[in-house]
Amino acid sequence: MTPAERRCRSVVAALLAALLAGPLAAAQVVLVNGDPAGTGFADGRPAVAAAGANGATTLGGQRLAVLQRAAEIWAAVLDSPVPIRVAIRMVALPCGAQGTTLARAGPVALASNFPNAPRANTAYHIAHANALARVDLDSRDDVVAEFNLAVDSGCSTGVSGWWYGLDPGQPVPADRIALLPVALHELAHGLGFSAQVDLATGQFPGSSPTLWSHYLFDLQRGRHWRALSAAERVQSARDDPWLVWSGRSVNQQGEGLLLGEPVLDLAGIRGGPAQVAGLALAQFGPAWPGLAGTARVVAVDDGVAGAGEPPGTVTDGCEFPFRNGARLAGQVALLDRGLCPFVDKVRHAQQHGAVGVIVANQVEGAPPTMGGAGADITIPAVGVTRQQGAALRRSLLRARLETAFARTTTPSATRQGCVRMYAPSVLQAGSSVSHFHSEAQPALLMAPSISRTLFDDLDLTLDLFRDLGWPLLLPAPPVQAVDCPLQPLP
Ligand SMILES: [Ca+2]
Repeated sequence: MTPAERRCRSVVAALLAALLAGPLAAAQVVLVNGDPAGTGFADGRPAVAAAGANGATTLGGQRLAVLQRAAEIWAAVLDSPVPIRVAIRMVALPCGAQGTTLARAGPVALASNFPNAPRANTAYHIAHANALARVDLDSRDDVVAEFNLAVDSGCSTGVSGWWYGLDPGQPVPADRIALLPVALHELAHGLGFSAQVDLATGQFPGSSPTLWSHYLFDLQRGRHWRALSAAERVQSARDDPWLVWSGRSVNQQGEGLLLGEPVLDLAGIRGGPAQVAGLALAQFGPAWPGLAGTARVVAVDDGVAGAGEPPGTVTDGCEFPFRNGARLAGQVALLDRGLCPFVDKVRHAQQHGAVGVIVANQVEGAPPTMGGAGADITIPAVGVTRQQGAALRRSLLRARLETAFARTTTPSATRQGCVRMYAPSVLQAGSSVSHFHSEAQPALLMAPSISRTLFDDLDLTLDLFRDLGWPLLLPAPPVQAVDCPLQPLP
């Protein structure tokens, strides 16, 4: 053995000793595949080619490998001496024009008044209760999770199937939905991230109020859910924007993470608009705001109109190089939607040295939703309405227009300093109350719908688990002053 090898071995031995001696035990998350041979997680057909870093040879094997990765990510942060058993299967769930349910999950049971229970007469998700009791309180599985099999038959417009890739560095194809973040999301629901309240009646499932009701707070009513009557809970579930989380970890981390509504701050126009709001952020490129400082806005002229079907314009940025590309270095490019993918337009501007892109809709309606994947895109891009685009162009004719991609100071996903929960005025069964708010920016793992920017990060989910008192292997961040004045109920 060479000295280098000996050093390696002694390092490994030391690490093992440290792990064995430590009081903390990484949880074991055991998948229980409930699919019969030939379907879902047991589908023996050949694997999908080119799913990054997923080396399984069958389709079922690839699906299972993604769930296994999600289980490992959770196992690495949870501290439980009791193996967590997760029953998984793939079934046909709603899909199509009426809305698509990608997956659903929950705890198999709740438990209260178990050994070491921090709160009396309070119902905990069974995996959480097992971790606190340090024994298996229920011999059944702990979590059940179902994933939509129909997604792989192209049931949803523009989606050809799940993405079974495991490599965070490989872009998810635009027509695929990554299974890994969906699996992480569903496991969270089953482990502790759900209200467990019947939102039609406001009733708890058993005689004990759930742990969630100690943390969910209605600012308008000034009380936690545990202190509301069942009838009040039914109303409160629709109380947007007043439903918030009262746990300290979520609110402390949320202050550093959540961003305000994106706006373009404008300067240089006498009597013109000072701000353009209601922007749509591109789903590729850097995290918002991405552009520091100000830059001049330059309207793109790509020199080619009339090509393609429908015919393009000299303002669509589809042809490269641009006729006025030399003017774009260090500036923000203004161009129009249409004819070619958003990623191509932004890439062309980036190649000319632009530091940001504004894409104006060419038809009436909301700003364009700029989907697509481009790992090479390093500049931010925002979509504006047709009217906003026209106003910017008029301003450019009159004056030298400067802009900064900025954000307002108060994130829309907070209220009175507290992180908001999802409580739309029309109840969304299965979504309301048990998710962070959909307006959170950046998009969160536990938002009601999955976002393309998510892959393998647990973001605020982990802080919510810390608030709930889930034993975690990660040290808590240093305590700081928080804006949210609330405390959970003891
Ligand atoms: Ca063109």
